[in-house]
Amino acid sequence: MPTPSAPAAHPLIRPSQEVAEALAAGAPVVALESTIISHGLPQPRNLEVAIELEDIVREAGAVPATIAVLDGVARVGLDPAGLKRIATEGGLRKLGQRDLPVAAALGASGATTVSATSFLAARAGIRVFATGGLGGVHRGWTQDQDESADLDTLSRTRITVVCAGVKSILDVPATLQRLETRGITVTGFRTGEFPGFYLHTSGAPVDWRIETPEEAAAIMRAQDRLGGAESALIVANPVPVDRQLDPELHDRVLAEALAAAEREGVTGQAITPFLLDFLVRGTGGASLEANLAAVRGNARLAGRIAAAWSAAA
Ligand code: PSU
Ligand code: MN
Repeated sequence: MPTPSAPAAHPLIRPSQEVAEALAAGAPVVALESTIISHGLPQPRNLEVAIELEDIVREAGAVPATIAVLDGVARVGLDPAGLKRIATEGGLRKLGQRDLPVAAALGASGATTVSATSFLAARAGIRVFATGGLGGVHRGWTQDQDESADLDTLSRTRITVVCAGVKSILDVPATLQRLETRGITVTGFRTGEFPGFYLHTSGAPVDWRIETPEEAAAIMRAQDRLGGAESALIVANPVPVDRQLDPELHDRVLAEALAAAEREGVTGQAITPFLLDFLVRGTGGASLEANLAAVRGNARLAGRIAAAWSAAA
């Protein structure tokens, strides 16, 4: 159920006034992450997108809460100046959940990934979160053991994440396997196939298909009634076929991107931004358009799920 009263003032997690009031009233709120803005999209388009995503959430009937850490304080709901900092500040860090205590203690600023955003949203009392594509198991895992912290956080955080599946730069079947093992509930929104981020489908089946935001809200209610481990619900929402990246172009440029990352020795936190950026340039901007179409659709659906969740309370 939505939080009945505003969370007590917290020295390290600060909701904006609008977000605090919405949460106190049980009104719909949607969390948005900031790493996609700072590290996932090129300037200057990224600032336009940050603003546009907030507008889409509002049109869908919910209050947007873009989350980032500014000068050591986790801000839940940014003002225009905060959004601008995330989009334009040079050298901004990419913060996963494990980085939050350090950023807080040292007064650092950074954009939050799915793991840090989920953690902070749940702490603030927000239940629904929209992003592009989740992190997951990277190709070459057997050598590097690079698995995004997104999966670990989602296995122990009660949040609903609307996404276009997991990023196609990853080992998608291995990531789906990890989602199953970690007990993270996965549904396809009006699809029986797991989406492929830039692509409408990854080709992998998804066990549960849902048709409406109300069904998502009913699953969330059942999660709470069943109790037990506080795991997430993933609502996988594919980019429309007519907005997806051409699959042949995708496969060709992704192969080039992976080879370039290998050649240049890119690893760790840098690999995801490197590959996304390579794809934007290697597809002449077409991957950016597909990514944006996916994120817009996710923001809209998240707003509708948050509204259904509040209405059912
Ligand atoms: N979705 C996008 N673009 C992005 C991301 C998601 O459309 O850039 C970001 C999210 O913040 C996600 C991160 O948590 O990529 C994954 O990074 P890593 O693989 O280093 O865990
Ligand atoms: Mn990683």
